[in-house]
Amino acid sequence: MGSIAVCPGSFDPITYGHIDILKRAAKVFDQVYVAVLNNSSKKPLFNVEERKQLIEEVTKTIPNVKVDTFQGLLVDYAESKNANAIIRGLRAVSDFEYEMQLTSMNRVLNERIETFFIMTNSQYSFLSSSIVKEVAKYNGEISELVPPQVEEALKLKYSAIHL
Ligand code: COD
Repeated sequence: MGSIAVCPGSFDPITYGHIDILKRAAKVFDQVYVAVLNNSSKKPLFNVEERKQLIEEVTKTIPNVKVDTFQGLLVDYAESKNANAIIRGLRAVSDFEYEMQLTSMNRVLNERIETFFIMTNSQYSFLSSSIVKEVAKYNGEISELVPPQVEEALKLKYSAIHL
């Protein structure tokens, strides 16, 4: 059996920062599942199917990456895929506290699955989905931050909202 990793997140929407982490993870693990959280209590800009579809489009050139959605606990999802690892990206020190909390909780819930951190390319260390949405909302330039398909989807979303 090969090594299986889960890269979980909201991905609302996927950015070049996420893609950087997915590419790095795909070099190390045999199979990478991008697990998109379907959380009914949060109000995302893109629904879970839209987020999944965008990720599929922009990762189709990476053969060992599969995109999926999940509900409930991440460790239960990872267990259902027989994953050995959870992968998270680290941008800056500010990410550390939240990530430590998440990792510690996941370890209490499931001791078998290890969490690994991949540091992003410094070029993307300021990048987040929220920043991208903020800039897109006011018609700012986002072509360096997200792939063209995501840029298009954001434009469509905000033009519909502004109507
Ligand atoms: N560069 C590198 N990495 C990045 C960048 C960037 N510019 N931007 C984001 N990332 C990384 C993040 O660090 C993260 O690793 C990943 O990409 C996804 O990012 P987000 O922001 O979409 O993901 P989050 O933080 O919203 O994901 C939270 C989870 C879905 C993992 C979490 O809420 C969860 O597991 N929920 C299920 C319930 C559960 O099991 N909770 C934990 C136990 S209480």
